[in-house]
Amino acid sequence: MSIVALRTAVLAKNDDLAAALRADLAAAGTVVINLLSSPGSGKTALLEVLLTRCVEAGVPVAALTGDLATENDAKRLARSGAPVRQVVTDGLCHLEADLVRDHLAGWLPDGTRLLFVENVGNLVCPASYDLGESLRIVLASVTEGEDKPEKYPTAYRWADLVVLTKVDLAGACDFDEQAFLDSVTGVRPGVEVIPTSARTGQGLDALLARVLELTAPPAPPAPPAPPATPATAPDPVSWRN
Ligand SMILES: Nc1nc2c(ncn2[C@@H]2O[C@H](COP(=O)(O)OP(=O)(O)OP(=O)(O)O)[C@@H](O)[C@H]2O)c(=O)[nH]1
Ligand SMILES: [Mg+2]
Repeated sequence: MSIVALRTAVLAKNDDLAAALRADLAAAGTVVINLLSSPGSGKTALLEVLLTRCVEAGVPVAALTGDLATENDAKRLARSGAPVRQVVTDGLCHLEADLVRDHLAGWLPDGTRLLFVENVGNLVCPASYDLGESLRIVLASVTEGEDKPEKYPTAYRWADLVVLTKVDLAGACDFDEQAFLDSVTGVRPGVEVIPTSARTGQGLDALLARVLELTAPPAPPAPPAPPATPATAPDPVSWRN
């Protein structure tokens, strides 16, 4: 089998597993949000705030976080009070659907509404792997420069939402936000971009509100309309009396 055929088969198998996982989780009322970015863009810092706010608001939330090594991110995220589990990939540069499924088995608390998955920091490999998510968020920090969407189009092409992070540092980096927005639009026209800072709190309320909106369970079907009652003509005798 050629390398291309092997890669296609691996991705197809992952897609099948991801679709099954998404269906199982949906049946249990859980929605997965996959966070992708280059190393150090601020995924964990952002998630620390989002998990804390969800816990405070009573939204049942949990998180899986992937890294090649260490449990550092899980320790940071666990301070929110949400259930958190580290996935140590032992050198694998991305998460795959079977890794997510295996780490959820017997661990994910019943009734979890939102499951955040922090992917391994990498803008290349994670982009090709569906993890059973319903929402894919791509993060970019102002310190990375404006042109990353064009340079890593696969990651941005499938983004449901783009989060610009560390905007408190924009001035120090001479970051040109319009150039970044143009770069995003060139790859993923129409996708929403939310500027944030985990340091100052800017944009975090807006981001959480949008995430909750985009992952809201579908409204129950409207009850059937009652049968139309035939219009009754007034009794010619009674109304006269
Ligand atoms: N000034 C500033 N620093 C930030 C912000 N968000 C994160 N940082 C810092 O950026 C560094 C990396 O942040 P992390 O949250 O660890 O980034 P990450 O994307 O989770 O990194 P990996 O998991 O290793 O890929 C840390 O030193 C954070 O304190 C922010 O909004 N503003
Ligand atoms: Mg992290």
